[in-house]
Amino acid sequence: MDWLVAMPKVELHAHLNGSIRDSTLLEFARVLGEKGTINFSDVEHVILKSDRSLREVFKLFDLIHILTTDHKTVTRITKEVVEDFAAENVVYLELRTTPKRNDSIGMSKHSYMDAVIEGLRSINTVDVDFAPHKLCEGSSHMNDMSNGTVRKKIYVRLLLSIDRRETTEAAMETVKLALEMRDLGVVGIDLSGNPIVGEWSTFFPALKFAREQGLSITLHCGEVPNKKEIQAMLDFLPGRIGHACFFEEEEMGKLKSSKIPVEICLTSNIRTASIASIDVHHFADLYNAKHPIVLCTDDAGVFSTSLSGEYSLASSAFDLGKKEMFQLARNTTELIFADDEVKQEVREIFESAARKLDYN
Ligand code: 6MZ
Repeated sequence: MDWLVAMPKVELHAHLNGSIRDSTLLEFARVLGEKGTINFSDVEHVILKSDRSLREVFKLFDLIHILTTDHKTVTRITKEVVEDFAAENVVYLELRTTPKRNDSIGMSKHSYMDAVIEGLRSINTVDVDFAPHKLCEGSSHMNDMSNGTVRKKIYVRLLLSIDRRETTEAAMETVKLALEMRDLGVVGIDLSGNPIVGEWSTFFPALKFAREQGLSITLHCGEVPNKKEIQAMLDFLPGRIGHACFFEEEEMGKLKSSKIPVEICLTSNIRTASIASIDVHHFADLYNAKHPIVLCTDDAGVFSTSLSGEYSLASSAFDLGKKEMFQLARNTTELIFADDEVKQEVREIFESAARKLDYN
């Protein structure tokens, strides 16, 4: 496990509000409990419960959103989540979040995202490269400091999520916001939310527009059985998909021939019972077929996991050694949505690590 923590890693499927530390959530809940807005002991029980069905997970998100949706809190959780990923040597993070509007506290989707950016700016324990124009500032992963110490560096790019509860207009608003915020490191759009809610046709116009405008797209696909929607999503040819749990043979064949990369979230799939057990997880099939895949946390807070933990689970469940795990992490560089310059820098981080480990 120490070795997997030390290894450079790329995280491409992490939801901001799903990645909050339990201790931070409990702190927020205590404050709202004292104000009488919620009943603290009920909420504490829900936060600390470890096994949840997919339905319960979405109930928990509604609760988390009550606890977190004000600007100051959004800034704080962004800072903490990025710090946590950097602490386990994630060198490139694509963090996704759903821009939220809350008129009662003067929050617009835009001001929500400003609070996220403020969180990235406020990090001082590691160097955070979150906007394209910052590229030239330091090209090496560990920046030398004048006193001889080195500082970690993490690249962070953002994906704006469309929640499946939203209308076409609301989805379009999110896409327009993403376009406006490209200079602040927004590289794409994600479609997520409760998979039994909403219709593909509602989101299609906004996703099509996003892609025409040059944004990358990733879709939560096949989290529940829905053959028609899975087929339509694969036909759309997104840049990546997340999960791919309920794929029948026909869709698996289509996925493999289209070579659409898959974001694999092992713990999330097992905890929500989307996959019966780890030994029947489609990771093995896709890995053996040399299909592009990337291990991800999904919701490190909600599922009490970490990216190193996901690598450790894959290593033991599928009997993969250090060299295979390193290669798996290294290959994910090709799947990131940031521009070629960032991609090249991340490639170099892995090359340098490979030289040290004699894996070239
Ligand atoms: C689908 C998920 C998800 O956006 O408020 N989300 N959507 N499947 C999942 N698998 C379990 N996990 C998280 O982060 C929380 C939101 O991300 C989506 C849901 O829409 C959830 O409300 P943000 O930062």
